[in-house]
Amino acid sequence: MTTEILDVAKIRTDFPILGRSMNGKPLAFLDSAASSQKPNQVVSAITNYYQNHHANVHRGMYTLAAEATELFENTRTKIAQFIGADSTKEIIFTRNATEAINLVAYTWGETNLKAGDEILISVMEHHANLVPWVRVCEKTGATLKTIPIDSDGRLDLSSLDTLLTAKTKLVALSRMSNVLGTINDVAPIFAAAKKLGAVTLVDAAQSAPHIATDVKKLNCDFLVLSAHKMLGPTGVGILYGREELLNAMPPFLAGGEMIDQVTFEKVTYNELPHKFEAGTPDIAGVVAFSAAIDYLNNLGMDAVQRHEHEITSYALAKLGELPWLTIYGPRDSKNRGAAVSFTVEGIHPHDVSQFLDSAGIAVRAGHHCAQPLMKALGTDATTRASFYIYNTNEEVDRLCKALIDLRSFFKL
Ligand code: 7TS
Repeated sequence: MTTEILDVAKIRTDFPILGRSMNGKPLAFLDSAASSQKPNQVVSAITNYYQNHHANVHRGMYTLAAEATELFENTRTKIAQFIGADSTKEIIFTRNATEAINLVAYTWGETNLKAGDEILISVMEHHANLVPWVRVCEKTGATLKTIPIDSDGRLDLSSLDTLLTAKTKLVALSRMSNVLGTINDVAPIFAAAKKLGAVTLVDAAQSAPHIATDVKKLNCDFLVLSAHKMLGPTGVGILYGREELLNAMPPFLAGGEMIDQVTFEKVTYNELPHKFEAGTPDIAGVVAFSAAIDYLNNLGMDAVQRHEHEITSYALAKLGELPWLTIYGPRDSKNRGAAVSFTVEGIHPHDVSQFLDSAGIAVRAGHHCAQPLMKALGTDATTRASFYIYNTNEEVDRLCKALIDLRSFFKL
Protein backbone atom coordinates (compact mmCIF):
# COMPACT_ATOMS: atom_id res chain seq x y z
CA MET A 1 0.00 0.00 0.00
CA THR A 2 3.04 2.23 0.33
CA THR A 3 3.70 4.17 -2.84
CA GLU A 4 7.15 5.55 -3.41
CA ILE A 5 5.83 9.00 -2.70
CA LEU A 6 3.62 8.82 0.40
CA ASP A 7 3.46 6.16 3.09
CA VAL A 8 -0.24 5.59 2.51
CA ALA A 9 -0.46 2.65 4.94
CA LYS A 10 0.84 4.90 7.71
CA ILE A 11 -1.40 7.79 6.66
CA ARG A 12 -4.44 5.51 6.80
CA THR A 13 -3.80 4.72 10.48
CA ASP A 14 -4.55 8.41 11.17
CA PHE A 15 -8.04 8.01 9.62
CA PRO A 16 -9.95 5.36 11.64
CA ILE A 17 -13.06 5.88 9.49
CA LEU A 18 -11.19 4.29 6.56
CA GLY A 19 -11.07 1.03 8.53
CA ARG A 20 -14.87 0.80 8.57
CA SER A 21 -16.77 -1.69 6.52
CA MET A 22 -19.67 -0.52 4.41
CA ASN A 23 -22.39 -2.95 3.37
CA GLY A 24 -20.14 -5.81 4.43
CA LYS A 25 -17.17 -4.60 2.34
CA PRO A 26 -14.13 -2.51 3.31
CA LEU A 27 -14.91 1.16 2.73
CA ALA A 28 -13.23 2.70 -0.32
CA PHE A 29 -13.80 6.42 0.15
CA LEU A 30 -13.58 7.99 -3.30
CA ASP A 31 -15.48 11.22 -2.61
CA SER A 32 -12.90 13.57 -1.14
CA ALA A 33 -13.75 16.26 -3.73
CA ALA A 34 -17.05 16.65 -1.85
CA SER A 35 -15.36 16.59 1.56
CA SER A 36 -12.20 14.91 2.77
CA GLN A 37 -11.95 12.66 5.81
CA LYS A 38 -10.24 14.05 8.94
CA PRO A 39 -7.09 12.67 10.57
CA ASN A 40 -6.97 11.97 14.33
CA GLN A 41 -4.78 15.05 14.73
CA VAL A 42 -7.66 17.32 13.60
CA VAL A 43 -10.28 15.51 15.69
CA SER A 44 -7.98 15.70 18.75
CA ALA A 45 -7.41 19.41 18.16
CA ILE A 46 -11.18 19.99 18.40
CA THR A 47 -11.47 17.93 21.60
CA ASN A 48 -8.38 19.51 23.13
CA TYR A 49 -9.68 22.98 22.36
CA TYR A 50 -13.04 22.37 24.05
CA GLN A 51 -11.56 20.44 26.99
CA ASN A 52 -8.82 22.92 27.78
CA HIS A 53 -8.98 26.28 26.03
CA HIS A 54 -12.50 27.39 25.13
CA ALA A 55 -13.66 30.99 25.63
CA ASN A 56 -14.95 33.55 23.14
CA VAL A 57 -12.25 35.26 21.08
CA HIS A 58 -11.20 38.93 20.89
CA ARG A 59 -13.38 39.87 23.87
CA GLY A 60 -12.36 38.61 27.31
CA MET A 61 -9.54 40.19 29.30
CA TYR A 62 -8.88 36.99 31.23
CA THR A 63 -6.13 34.45 30.52
CA LEU A 64 -8.36 31.70 29.10
CA ALA A 65 -9.87 34.11 26.55
CA ALA A 66 -6.37 35.23 25.58
CA GLU A 67 -5.40 31.57 25.06
CA ALA A 68 -8.42 30.93 22.81
CA THR A 69 -7.71 34.10 20.84
CA GLU A 70 -4.07 33.13 20.40
CA LEU A 71 -4.97 29.66 19.10
CA PHE A 72 -7.55 31.19 16.75
CA GLU A 73 -5.11 33.78 15.42
CA ASN A 74 -2.36 31.16 15.05
CA THR A 75 -4.46 29.53 12.34
CA ARG A 76 -4.72 32.84 10.52
CA THR A 77 -0.94 33.15 10.52
CA LYS A 78 -0.55 29.56 9.33
CA ILE A 79 -3.02 30.07 6.47
CA ALA A 80 -1.31 33.30 5.42
CA GLN A 81 1.96 31.36 5.13
CA PHE A 82 0.29 28.37 3.42
CA ILE A 83 -1.03 30.55 0.59
CA GLY A 84 1.78 33.12 0.48
CA ALA A 85 -0.21 36.15 1.67
CA ASP A 86 1.69 39.26 2.81
CA SER A 87 -0.29 39.83 5.97
CA THR A 88 -2.80 38.19 8.31
CA LYS A 89 -5.05 41.21 7.63
CA GLU A 90 -5.67 39.63 4.23
CA ILE A 91 -7.11 36.39 5.70
CA ILE A 92 -10.84 36.46 6.51
CA PHE A 93 -12.54 33.48 8.15
CA THR A 94 -15.88 32.55 6.57
CA ARG A 95 -18.08 29.44 6.82
CA ASN A 96 -16.90 27.98 3.51
CA ALA A 97 -15.71 28.88 0.01
CA THR A 98 -19.29 29.64 -1.02
CA GLU A 99 -19.69 32.29 1.68
CA ALA A 100 -16.29 33.75 0.76
CA ILE A 101 -17.36 34.25 -2.88
CA ASN A 102 -20.70 35.71 -1.76
CA LEU A 103 -18.83 38.14 0.48
CA VAL A 104 -16.93 39.46 -2.55
CA ALA A 105 -20.07 39.51 -4.70
CA TYR A 106 -22.16 41.42 -2.14
CA THR A 107 -19.47 43.91 -1.11
CA TRP A 108 -16.95 44.44 -3.91
CA GLY A 109 -19.42 43.45 -6.64
CA GLU A 110 -22.40 45.58 -5.63
CA THR A 111 -20.15 48.59 -4.96
CA ASN A 112 -18.03 48.46 -8.09
CA LEU A 113 -20.18 47.06 -10.90
CA LYS A 114 -22.65 48.88 -13.12
CA ALA A 115 -24.50 48.40 -16.42
CA GLY A 116 -22.02 47.90 -19.27
CA ASP A 117 -19.44 46.18 -17.06
CA GLU A 118 -18.59 42.51 -17.59
CA ILE A 119 -17.68 39.59 -15.34
CA LEU A 120 -15.74 36.73 -16.93
CA ILE A 121 -15.98 33.19 -15.54
CA SER A 122 -15.72 29.81 -17.29
CA VAL A 123 -18.17 27.13 -18.36
CA MET A 124 -16.67 24.69 -15.85
CA GLU A 125 -17.44 26.72 -12.69
CA HIS A 126 -19.12 25.20 -9.65
CA HIS A 127 -22.40 26.98 -8.85
CA ALA A 128 -20.59 28.66 -5.93
CA ASN A 129 -18.55 30.66 -8.46
CA LEU A 130 -21.48 31.23 -10.80
CA VAL A 131 -24.76 31.91 -8.98
CA PRO A 132 -23.39 34.84 -6.90
CA TRP A 133 -22.25 36.50 -10.17
CA VAL A 134 -25.60 35.90 -11.89
CA ARG A 135 -27.24 37.62 -8.91
CA VAL A 136 -24.80 40.54 -8.98
CA CYS A 137 -25.46 40.96 -12.70
CA GLU A 138 -29.23 40.99 -12.06
CA LYS A 139 -28.77 43.70 -9.42
CA THR A 140 -26.20 45.93 -11.16
CA GLY A 141 -26.95 45.44 -14.87
CA ALA A 142 -23.47 43.99 -15.48
CA THR A 143 -23.12 41.09 -17.96
CA LEU A 144 -21.73 37.60 -17.35
CA LYS A 145 -19.38 36.17 -20.00
CA THR A 146 -17.96 32.65 -20.06
CA ILE A 147 -14.76 31.04 -21.34
CA PRO A 148 -15.75 27.81 -23.17
CA ILE A 149 -14.03 24.42 -22.84
CA ASP A 150 -12.51 22.29 -25.57
CA SER A 151 -13.24 18.61 -26.27
CA ASP A 152 -10.57 17.56 -23.77
CA GLY A 153 -12.24 19.51 -20.96
CA ARG A 154 -9.63 22.27 -20.82
CA LEU A 155 -10.30 26.00 -21.09
CA ASP A 156 -10.56 27.04 -24.74
CA LEU A 157 -8.66 30.32 -24.76
CA SER A 158 -8.87 30.86 -28.53
CA SER A 159 -11.44 33.64 -28.09
CA LEU A 160 -9.94 35.16 -24.94
CA ASP A 161 -9.07 38.38 -26.76
CA THR A 162 -12.72 39.07 -27.46
CA LEU A 163 -13.93 37.87 -24.05
CA LEU A 164 -11.43 39.85 -22.02
CA THR A 165 -11.73 43.55 -22.79
CA ALA A 166 -11.67 46.95 -21.10
CA LYS A 167 -15.29 46.23 -20.06
CA THR A 168 -14.16 43.25 -17.96
CA LYS A 169 -14.14 44.28 -14.31
CA LEU A 170 -13.76 40.85 -12.71
CA VAL A 171 -12.31 37.52 -13.82
CA ALA A 172 -13.32 34.67 -11.47
CA LEU A 173 -12.01 31.18 -12.27
CA SER A 174 -11.60 27.87 -10.50
CA ARG A 175 -8.05 26.56 -10.38
CA MET A 176 -9.31 22.99 -10.49
CA SER A 177 -12.62 21.70 -11.81
CA ASN A 178 -14.58 19.55 -9.36
CA VAL A 179 -16.04 17.57 -12.28
CA LEU A 180 -13.33 17.36 -14.94
CA GLY A 181 -10.28 17.48 -12.70
CA THR A 182 -8.76 20.03 -15.10
CA ILE A 183 -6.11 22.25 -13.52
CA ASN A 184 -6.48 25.69 -15.04
CA ASP A 185 -3.38 27.77 -15.64
CA VAL A 186 -5.07 30.91 -14.32
CA ALA A 187 -1.92 33.02 -13.79
CA PRO A 188 -1.45 34.20 -17.42
CA ILE A 189 -5.19 34.86 -17.80
CA PHE A 190 -5.17 36.90 -14.61
CA ALA A 191 -2.03 38.76 -15.75
CA ALA A 192 -3.83 39.79 -18.95
CA ALA A 193 -6.94 40.73 -16.94
CA LYS A 194 -4.93 42.91 -14.57
CA LYS A 195 -3.33 44.76 -17.48
CA LEU A 196 -6.87 45.77 -18.45
CA GLY A 197 -7.61 46.88 -14.89
CA ALA A 198 -9.81 43.92 -13.91
CA VAL A 199 -9.91 42.33 -10.47
CA THR A 200 -9.17 38.59 -10.26
CA LEU A 201 -10.61 35.85 -8.04
CA VAL A 202 -9.51 32.25 -7.88
CA ASP A 203 -11.77 29.52 -6.56
CA ALA A 204 -9.20 27.26 -4.92
CA ALA A 205 -11.76 24.99 -3.21
CA GLN A 206 -10.58 21.99 -5.26
CA SER A 207 -6.95 22.94 -5.84
CA ALA A 208 -5.80 24.02 -2.36
CA PRO A 209 -6.15 20.49 -0.90
CA HIS A 210 -4.00 19.00 -3.66
CA ILE A 211 -1.43 21.42 -5.04
CA ALA A 212 0.70 24.20 -3.55
CA THR A 213 -1.01 27.60 -3.43
CA ASP A 214 0.76 30.93 -3.83
CA VAL A 215 -1.44 33.99 -4.25
CA LYS A 216 1.45 35.97 -5.74
CA LYS A 217 2.25 33.39 -8.42
CA LEU A 218 -1.46 33.06 -9.22
CA ASN A 219 -1.79 36.85 -9.82
CA CYS A 220 -5.05 36.84 -7.85
CA ASP A 221 -6.66 39.65 -5.88
CA PHE A 222 -9.03 37.27 -4.11
CA LEU A 223 -8.77 33.54 -3.35
CA VAL A 224 -11.30 31.29 -1.62
CA LEU A 225 -11.06 27.82 -0.12
CA SER A 226 -12.91 25.46 2.24
CA ALA A 227 -11.19 23.77 5.19
CA HIS A 228 -13.37 20.65 5.00
CA LYS A 229 -11.94 19.62 1.61
CA MET A 230 -8.37 19.73 2.94
CA LEU A 231 -8.52 17.56 6.08
CA GLY A 232 -9.99 20.36 8.21
CA PRO A 233 -13.36 20.63 9.95
CA THR A 234 -16.62 21.66 8.30
CA GLY A 235 -17.82 25.21 8.91
CA VAL A 236 -14.59 27.05 8.09
CA GLY A 237 -13.65 28.77 4.85
CA ILE A 238 -11.08 31.37 3.89
CA LEU A 239 -11.30 34.53 1.88
CA TYR A 240 -7.92 35.95 0.96
CA GLY A 241 -8.10 39.48 -0.39
CA ARG A 242 -5.44 42.04 -1.18
CA GLU A 243 -5.37 44.49 1.71
CA GLU A 244 -5.97 47.54 -0.46
CA LEU A 245 -9.13 46.01 -1.95
CA LEU A 246 -10.48 44.70 1.38
CA ASN A 247 -9.93 48.12 2.95
CA ALA A 248 -11.97 49.80 0.23
CA MET A 249 -14.87 47.32 0.49
CA PRO A 250 -17.92 47.89 2.70
CA PRO A 251 -18.60 45.24 5.38
CA PHE A 252 -20.64 42.13 4.57
CA LEU A 253 -22.51 41.01 7.71
CA ALA A 254 -23.10 43.54 10.47
CA GLY A 255 -23.12 43.09 14.26
CA GLY A 256 -20.60 42.39 17.00
CA GLU A 257 -16.83 42.28 16.46
CA MET A 258 -16.84 44.04 13.08
CA ILE A 259 -17.39 47.54 14.58
CA ASP A 260 -15.24 50.31 15.98
CA GLN A 261 -17.69 52.92 17.37
CA VAL A 262 -21.49 52.52 17.47
CA THR A 263 -24.25 55.06 18.11
CA PHE A 264 -27.88 54.88 17.01
CA GLU A 265 -27.01 57.26 14.19
CA LYS A 266 -23.63 56.09 12.96
CA VAL A 267 -21.29 53.11 12.98
CA THR A 268 -17.58 53.00 12.21
CA TYR A 269 -15.94 49.71 11.42
CA ASN A 270 -13.16 47.63 12.89
CA GLU A 271 -9.90 47.22 11.03
CA LEU A 272 -8.98 44.24 8.89
CA PRO A 273 -9.56 41.36 9.13
CA HIS A 274 -12.21 41.84 11.85
CA LYS A 275 -14.30 44.20 9.69
CA PHE A 276 -15.50 41.10 7.79
CA GLU A 277 -15.93 38.77 10.77
CA ALA A 278 -19.24 39.67 12.41
CA GLY A 279 -20.39 37.55 15.34
CA THR A 280 -18.80 34.59 17.11
CA PRO A 281 -16.93 32.45 14.59
CA ASP A 282 -16.46 28.66 14.53
CA ILE A 283 -13.56 28.95 16.97
CA ALA A 284 -12.98 25.21 17.46
CA GLY A 285 -13.12 24.66 13.69
CA VAL A 286 -10.61 27.42 13.00
CA VAL A 287 -8.28 26.16 15.74
CA ALA A 288 -8.43 22.60 14.39
CA PHE A 289 -7.86 23.77 10.81
CA SER A 290 -4.34 24.54 11.98
CA ALA A 291 -3.77 20.80 12.63
CA ALA A 292 -4.95 20.05 9.08
CA ILE A 293 -2.47 22.54 7.61
CA ASP A 294 0.29 21.03 9.76
CA TYR A 295 -0.64 17.58 8.46
CA LEU A 296 -0.42 18.73 4.82
CA ASN A 297 2.79 20.67 5.45
CA ASN A 298 4.37 17.62 7.08
CA LEU A 299 3.56 15.51 4.01
CA GLY A 300 4.62 18.35 1.70
CA MET A 301 2.24 19.64 -0.98
CA ASP A 302 4.68 18.48 -3.63
CA ALA A 303 4.44 14.89 -2.42
CA VAL A 304 0.65 15.20 -2.11
CA GLN A 305 0.46 16.31 -5.73
CA ARG A 306 2.81 13.58 -6.96
CA HIS A 307 0.89 10.85 -5.12
CA GLU A 308 -2.37 12.04 -6.65
CA HIS A 309 -0.82 12.33 -10.07
CA GLU A 310 0.24 8.70 -9.79
CA ILE A 311 -3.15 7.42 -8.66
CA THR A 312 -5.00 9.55 -11.24
CA SER A 313 -2.76 8.27 -14.06
CA TYR A 314 -3.47 4.73 -12.88
CA ALA A 315 -7.23 5.38 -12.70
CA LEU A 316 -7.31 6.98 -16.16
CA ALA A 317 -5.43 4.00 -17.63
CA LYS A 318 -7.58 1.36 -15.91
CA LEU A 319 -10.93 3.07 -16.51
CA GLY A 320 -9.78 3.74 -20.08
CA GLU A 321 -9.68 -0.03 -20.68
CA LEU A 322 -13.46 -0.27 -20.19
CA PRO A 323 -14.98 0.28 -23.66
CA TRP A 324 -18.47 1.10 -22.38
CA LEU A 325 -17.24 3.86 -20.10
CA THR A 326 -16.95 7.53 -21.12
CA ILE A 327 -14.46 9.65 -19.20
CA TYR A 328 -15.08 13.41 -19.04
CA GLY A 329 -12.12 15.74 -18.70
CA PRO A 330 -8.48 15.49 -19.75
CA ARG A 331 -7.28 11.95 -20.51
CA ASP A 332 -3.70 13.04 -19.98
CA SER A 333 -2.90 13.22 -16.28
CA LYS A 334 -0.57 16.20 -16.78
CA ASN A 335 -2.11 19.35 -15.30
CA ARG A 336 -4.96 17.29 -14.02
CA GLY A 337 -6.23 16.76 -10.50
CA ALA A 338 -7.61 13.70 -8.79
CA ALA A 339 -11.30 13.91 -9.76
CA VAL A 340 -12.40 11.54 -12.53
CA SER A 341 -15.96 11.80 -13.87
CA PHE A 342 -17.46 9.15 -16.09
CA THR A 343 -20.67 7.62 -17.38
CA VAL A 344 -21.41 3.96 -18.00
CA GLU A 345 -23.26 3.19 -21.22
CA GLY A 346 -26.86 2.20 -20.53
CA ILE A 347 -26.84 2.83 -16.76
CA HIS A 348 -27.79 6.08 -15.01
CA PRO A 349 -25.05 7.62 -12.82
CA HIS A 350 -27.31 7.35 -9.75
CA ASP A 351 -27.66 3.59 -10.30
CA VAL A 352 -23.91 3.33 -10.85
CA SER A 353 -23.30 5.08 -7.54
CA GLN A 354 -25.83 2.89 -5.70
CA PHE A 355 -24.27 -0.29 -7.05
CA LEU A 356 -20.78 0.91 -6.10
CA ASP A 357 -22.07 1.67 -2.60
CA SER A 358 -23.19 -1.94 -2.26
CA ALA A 359 -19.56 -2.85 -3.03
CA GLY A 360 -18.34 -0.51 -0.26
CA ILE A 361 -17.22 2.20 -2.70
CA ALA A 362 -18.33 5.79 -1.98
CA VAL A 363 -18.50 8.04 -5.06
CA ARG A 364 -20.66 11.02 -5.97
CA ALA A 365 -23.21 11.01 -8.77
CA GLY A 366 -25.26 13.88 -10.17
CA HIS A 367 -24.61 17.28 -11.73
CA HIS A 368 -21.97 18.13 -9.10
CA CYS A 369 -23.34 21.68 -8.72
CA ALA A 370 -22.22 22.45 -12.28
CA GLN A 371 -25.37 22.37 -14.42
CA PRO A 372 -24.05 24.61 -17.23
CA LEU A 373 -20.99 22.35 -17.48
CA MET A 374 -23.21 19.25 -17.69
CA LYS A 375 -25.06 20.93 -20.56
CA ALA A 376 -21.76 21.68 -22.34
CA LEU A 377 -20.75 18.03 -21.88
CA GLY A 378 -24.09 16.88 -23.33
CA THR A 379 -25.19 14.96 -20.24
CA ASP A 380 -27.26 15.69 -17.15
CA ALA A 381 -25.16 13.75 -14.68
CA THR A 382 -21.92 11.82 -14.21
CA THR A 383 -20.42 9.51 -11.61
CA ARG A 384 -17.29 10.94 -10.04
CA ALA A 385 -14.46 9.16 -8.25
CA SER A 386 -12.06 11.49 -6.46
CA PHE A 387 -8.83 10.58 -4.72
CA TYR A 388 -6.76 11.98 -1.89
CA ILE A 389 -3.66 11.23 0.19
CA TYR A 390 -5.18 8.07 1.73
CA ASN A 391 -6.34 6.38 -1.49
CA THR A 392 -4.56 3.49 -3.17
CA ASN A 393 -4.27 1.87 -6.58
CA GLU A 394 -5.98 -1.18 -5.02
CA GLU A 395 -9.06 0.97 -4.48
CA VAL A 396 -8.95 1.93 -8.16
CA ASP A 397 -8.83 -1.80 -9.01
CA ARG A 398 -11.87 -2.39 -6.79
CA LEU A 399 -13.70 0.43 -8.57
CA CYS A 400 -12.98 -1.09 -12.00
CA LYS A 401 -13.98 -4.59 -10.88
CA ALA A 402 -17.24 -3.27 -9.38
CA LEU A 403 -18.02 -1.45 -12.65
CA ILE A 404 -17.52 -4.71 -14.59
CA ASP A 405 -19.79 -6.51 -12.07
CA LEU A 406 -22.33 -3.71 -12.53
CA ARG A 407 -22.51 -4.32 -16.28
CA SER A 408 -23.07 -8.04 -15.65
CA PHE A 409 -25.74 -7.25 -13.05
CA PHE A 410 -27.62 -5.16 -15.62
CA LYS A 411 -26.99 -7.95 -18.19
CA LEU A 412 -25.23 -5.53 -20.53
N1 7TS B 1 -15.87 25.62 -5.69
C1 7TS B 1 -15.58 24.39 -6.14
C2 7TS B 1 -14.69 24.24 -7.32
C3 7TS B 1 -16.12 23.28 -5.49
O1 7TS B 1 -15.83 22.05 -5.95
C4 7TS B 1 -16.97 23.46 -4.37
C5 7TS B 1 -17.63 22.31 -3.67
C6 7TS B 1 -17.20 24.76 -3.93
C7 7TS B 1 -16.64 25.82 -4.62
C8 7TS B 1 -18.05 25.06 -2.75
O2 7TS B 1 -17.47 24.60 -1.58
P1 7TS B 1 -18.26 24.75 -0.21
O3 7TS B 1 -17.33 24.19 0.80
O4 7TS B 1 -18.54 26.18 -0.03
O5 7TS B 1 -19.51 23.93 -0.35
N2 7TS B 1 -17.67 21.14 -4.40
C9 7TS B 1 -18.35 20.01 -4.06
C10 7TS B 1 -18.34 18.87 -4.86
O6 7TS B 1 -17.72 18.76 -5.91
N3 7TS B 1 -19.09 17.93 -4.29
O7 7TS B 1 -19.61 18.44 -3.16
C11 7TS B 1 -19.15 19.73 -3.01
